[in-house]
Amino acid sequence: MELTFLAIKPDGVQRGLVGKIIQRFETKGFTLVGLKFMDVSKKLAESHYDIHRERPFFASLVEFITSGPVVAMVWKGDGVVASARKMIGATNPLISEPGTIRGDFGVSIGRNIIHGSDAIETAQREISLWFKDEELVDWQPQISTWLY
Ligand code: 3AN
Repeated sequence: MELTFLAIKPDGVQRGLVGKIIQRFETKGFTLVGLKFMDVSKKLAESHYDIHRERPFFASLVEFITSGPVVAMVWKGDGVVASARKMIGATNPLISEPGTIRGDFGVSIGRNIIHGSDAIETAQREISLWFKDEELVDWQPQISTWLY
């Protein structure tokens, strides 16, 4: 089944939003398969944001994501990549819809609380960058017949 990579950024952690954010994906009905609380090395940050290497904000992006601990997660479910992006909201929290994570909790494009993979292929790349195979848990919630 489809997987996506999500990371609660240092601002989300510092502001105590970890529980609220995880709860949104749990209550939506997606399944958690990987979770770790970690500091991000410069090397990992640069690989993760490789696509933005030439952008003027690349250095500040790397500096920010390495500035404090993050919560790295893998979630599973039909259509989870696109749905999680919708739940996260637009990149700029000032224009993200209310009801989305960024729309409800953020005001700054540089500090937009959470990252979510933008496509299935990106998710596969990001999951293998952030997680070892043995850190992913293959399980089925017993109540899944009632959720899907
Ligand atoms: P998203 O996180 O919504 O997929 P991307 O992939 O376009 O957005 O950008 C990656 C990250 O780069 C964003 N989460 C945001 O923190 C940062 N970013 C994007 N555009 C800007 C910008 N114009 N100025 C500063 N930071 C930006």
